[in-house]
Amino acid sequence: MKKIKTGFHNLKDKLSITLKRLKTEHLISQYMKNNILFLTFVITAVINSTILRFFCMHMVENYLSVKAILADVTVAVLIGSFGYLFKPKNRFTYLIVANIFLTAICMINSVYYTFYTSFASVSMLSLTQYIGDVGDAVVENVLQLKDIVYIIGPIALTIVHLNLKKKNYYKKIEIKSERKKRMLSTLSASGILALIFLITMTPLDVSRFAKQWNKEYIVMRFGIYIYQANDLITTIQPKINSMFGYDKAKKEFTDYFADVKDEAEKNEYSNIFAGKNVIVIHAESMQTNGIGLKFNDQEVTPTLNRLTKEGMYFSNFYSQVSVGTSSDSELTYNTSLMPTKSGTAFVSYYDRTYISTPKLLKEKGYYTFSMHANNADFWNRRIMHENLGYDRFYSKQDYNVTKDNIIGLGLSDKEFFKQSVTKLKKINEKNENWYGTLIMLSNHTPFSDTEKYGDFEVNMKETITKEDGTTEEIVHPYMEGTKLGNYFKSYHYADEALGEFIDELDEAGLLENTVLVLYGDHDGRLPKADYNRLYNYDKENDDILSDEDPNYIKFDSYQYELGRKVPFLIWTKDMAGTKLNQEITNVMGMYDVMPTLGNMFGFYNKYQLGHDIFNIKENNIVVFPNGNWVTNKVYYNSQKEAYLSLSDEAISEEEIKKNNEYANKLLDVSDNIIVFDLLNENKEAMPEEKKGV
Ligand code: GP9
Ligand code: MN
Repeated sequence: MKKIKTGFHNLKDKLSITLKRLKTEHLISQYMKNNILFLTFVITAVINSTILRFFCMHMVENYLSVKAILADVTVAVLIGSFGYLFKPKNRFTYLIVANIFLTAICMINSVYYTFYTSFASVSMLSLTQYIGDVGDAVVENVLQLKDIVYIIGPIALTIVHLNLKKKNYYKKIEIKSERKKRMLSTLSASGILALIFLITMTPLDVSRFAKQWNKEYIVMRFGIYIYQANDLITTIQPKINSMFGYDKAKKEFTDYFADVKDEAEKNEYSNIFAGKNVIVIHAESMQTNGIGLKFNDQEVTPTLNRLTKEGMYFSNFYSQVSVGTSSDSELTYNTSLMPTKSGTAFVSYYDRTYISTPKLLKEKGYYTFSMHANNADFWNRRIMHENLGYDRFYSKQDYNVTKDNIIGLGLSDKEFFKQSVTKLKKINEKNENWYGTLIMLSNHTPFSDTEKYGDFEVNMKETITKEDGTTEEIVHPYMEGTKLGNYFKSYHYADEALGEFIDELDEAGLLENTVLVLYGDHDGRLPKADYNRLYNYDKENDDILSDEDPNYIKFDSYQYELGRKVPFLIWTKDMAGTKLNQEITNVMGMYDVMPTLGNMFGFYNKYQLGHDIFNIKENNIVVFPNGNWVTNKVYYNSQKEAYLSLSDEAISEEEIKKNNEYANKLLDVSDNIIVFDLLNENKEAMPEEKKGV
């Protein structure tokens, strides 16, 4: 009896499972039947976006990226949901318009990518020259099947619609009152999908999304539709920012510069380099802490060590970057302005007027150029370098980049420099005076291409003498396997590339009338814990010393922040032993470079925010974009409202208050200059309502 009962129960369970499955299957097939047009819309939108990724980013994990597909589905469901507000017979019109719009996004980006190996931006549409370029590109490109394949989307949707119409489908599928309900449930579904997508986002995704410049990454993770929407918002935001407050901004600007002492005064370095050619090295992620550092008696940076000894070395120099990292340091180096408070100047304010070093040297007859073997659209350099006054930007397309000569993000520094020397020779033959910025790339986070950096060990070797008199070498792992350790390997490689470059320049006779200027663009963004290991290594236990150990060196957040210092140096072949061969220890920021070099080369920018270090000397203050600042005496952290004393001198509250006010004013004025385009002389002539950019 019991057996029969259990058997009956099992049968009942199985039956109910089958019934449930059948019910679900029925529901799904019912849903599909009732939503054929909507589903076709979603599927075609996702397929088009996937095809685009397939053509542009050939790796399977890029074009079949689950995250991107999820993002595309979310967007398509969201847009498609509003279709339910329309009567079934009109729904097709809505969906086909939306579909054509999404298809156009894919097509434009497909064409654009072929030409610029990057994705399109709405902001560029305001540049007439760009429109011309793309117009030509479209015409030349029109025969490429890969750019028109996307029309399968609208075609498929139309075919499905005509078929459904023929079958009288629209009359059958729903009654009026259901429309709103269906729209809301589809909208909720897109909300749930969006939530799942948000949960899967990593901090790197968030940061890259906010910065917007690494377009390939955004398209790979967020799909083309979200990329384009984000791009639209970043384009509009600066316009909104600059719509209100022009008069106040202009007044603050005028008052600020009325108070600032005209610094075009002479000192012993005035015009010392007038008429010399210039090579500026933008040294990716080079930090001061590598200079002089050794592992097992091997120098991390032999080239920099030599240059700092022979040249003029500014050993307390700080980069002043915000989220725009490399591009921010280029901005501040070239214009003596600070990065913007929101967005980045290079991406959001590329159309403002800037007074820059290349522009001022051009007025002196220099040919100006920049070289960077990466995609020209990275950080919007294609546009911004022209705006900053470079006559020519040599980018990836001007270099021979093969899969064998790549390190990290792109062409290896050694190969970049080698190929650049050939270009420099030609430039030198054609031009009396020239000024060029060379942007390095290999020493870039995450420093993981270790097998390509060459042999440089960051372990700790120790030779011990045993009781019997024989010796043995013990190897402690020390920094091997840490991110900081890998950074030093990468730094060593970049330094070696720099050394080879200088030798090649010398061989080509290009150093005779040339000043070499080098700045580290920002720190390597390395973990604090790794620095603790570097400075407090306990080799006996392969661990970190306890803070009670007499050899323990304190490395807290202050040391970390101050340790983000980068090298700045000026070097010529014949400088060693002259009055220029010296170390400058006064604190100096990236914004002080333009005024300092200006004095040496004989140009002057009235609207510079920094100072000639040889005028301001020990009274200098370096302001950071987050409101922190540092002087020779004190480092102030504005978030913590706390400071670290750097000298024996007492620090008064008054002094802190005064410097805080100065820092805030400077940041406001700098931001206003960029946002309200205050250096644009034509602005004054504009009617009041048009002054907002
Ligand atoms: C990109 C390179 C790196 O071309 O300059 O930029 P970053 O990530 O350092 O800002
Ligand atoms: Mn950088």
